[in-house]
Parts: sequence; structure tokens; C-alpha cells
Amino acid sequence: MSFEDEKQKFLNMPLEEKRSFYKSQVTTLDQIPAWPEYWEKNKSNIAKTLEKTEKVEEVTAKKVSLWQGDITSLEIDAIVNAANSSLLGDVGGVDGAIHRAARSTLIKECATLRGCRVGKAKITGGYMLPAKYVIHTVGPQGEKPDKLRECYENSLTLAKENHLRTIAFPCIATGLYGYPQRPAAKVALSTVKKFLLENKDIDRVIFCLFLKTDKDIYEELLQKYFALD
Ligand code: AR6
Repeated sequence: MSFEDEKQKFLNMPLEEKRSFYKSQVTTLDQIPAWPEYWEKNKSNIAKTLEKTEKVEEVTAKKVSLWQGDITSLEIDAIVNAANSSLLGDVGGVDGAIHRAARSTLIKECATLRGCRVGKAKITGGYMLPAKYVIHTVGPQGEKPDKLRECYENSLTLAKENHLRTIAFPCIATGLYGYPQRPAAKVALSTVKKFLLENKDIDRVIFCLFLKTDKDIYEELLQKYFALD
């Protein structure tokens, strides 16, 4: 079967049938609280931010979530892959996890895309992943805020152009590519916030945090960028 046929097969498959293919547990959107609910539940255990806070309306704060876990379990419209510019996958990192879970057809579609430059983004099907689509972006190597900002902006723009309303990001460039975690989180949160204020088409952006250190950083910095009344 061609990758085009395979892609459509999974995109058109009834949910219950698709779920029978997954090896591990699926996480659905209703299992992930939006930031205001998360804050209410956990505020006694979260370190208070010392940063100057920037208030947002509740409707905007409800469009973001932080969630610790494996991005390949998310049953949402799109997950973002922190890829390399070949787009041909890797054994390690989130790239390896996504390719393993989507199975081998994803690589066939990726091979037709002729790579991706740093900061840009390209979209493929999700195949055997619970997510419908994968948006592949290539982070900078080292601390280059303009390029990292582009990764988030271009991924969100691609989601919007494809009418995708729920999207999850890993901490792009902070693993193998060595971007320091806290400055990277500031770029991620400020860029997503700007996009959400300027575009009403996205319902939820999930910051998928694999490491406890990233969870702690995002818990603190969400208080700054998505401060509630
Ligand atoms: N779910 C969510 N996040 C994950 C997962 C997962 N299953 N696995 C790892 N992370 P990295 P980069 C986190 O190295 O720095 C690739 O091999 C991880 O803890 O995956 O952009 C590409 O092919 C970290 O927080 O991506 C490139 O060669 C974050 O994902 C290169 O690595 C990003 O770490 C890209 O490096």
C-alpha cells in the first residue's frame, strides 16, 4: 500500500478501530486539565514565580496545558516532532519515539519532503499514532532564540492552515541540540501566547514535558506568561 493510501486509511478510520492498534495507553484531551484548573488543583505544591506576571483573560489561559508524559500517547489533532533537517528520523529523542510509534510508513512520507530547514515546519500523517498528524520542526543547535521562536510560530501556523485545533509541543531543541531549558521555555511560552492572542483558531496547546525539571520550569513560568486574576 502506498503511504498516501495508508495515511488516508488511518485518517478515515473510526476511533474505536484505530484504538485497537495502539500498543500502550492513550491520553485524551479531557484527561488533560487546562492551566487554570491545573493551577487551582496544584498551587500549594508549585513554587511561586518571582518574575513579573503578565495577566491574560481566562479564555486565553484555558487554551494552554502542561502535561508530563510521552507525546506519542496523545490522541489529539497534531503532535510536534523535534526533528533534524533530514526529516529521516533518528533512534533517540522524541524523534525516535514518534517514528517507532507511528511505524515505518511515516518515514516513507518524510522521505518525500526533501528535508526541512532550521526553524521551518512540515506536516505528515500520524499513521499508527493516536494523533492524526505530526508536524515536524527543526530546532536550532544551541541558544538561538529567533530560530526557536520560528519553530513554534511555523508549527502553529501549519496547524491553523490545516484546520487542526489541538496541538502538543515537546521542549524543542532542549535535548540533543542543547538549548538551555529555562530560556527555551520562555521562548516557547511567549511565542505560543502571542499566537493565541492573535489567532482564535487553536483550542488547546499542550506543553508536553518529559522531564521533571521541565515540568517545574513550566509550572513556574506559566504563572508569568498566563497569569490569572
Ligand atoms: N515525549 C515527549 N518528549 C520527549 C520524548 C517523548 N517520548 N522523548 C524525549 N522527549 P530531543 P532536540 C523530550 O533530543 O533537542 C533527534 O534525535 C526530551 O526530554 O528529542 O530538538 C533529532 O533527530 C527533550 O525535553 O530533541 C535531532 O537530531 C525534548 O523532547 C535531535 O534529536 C527534545 O529533545 C533534535 O534535538
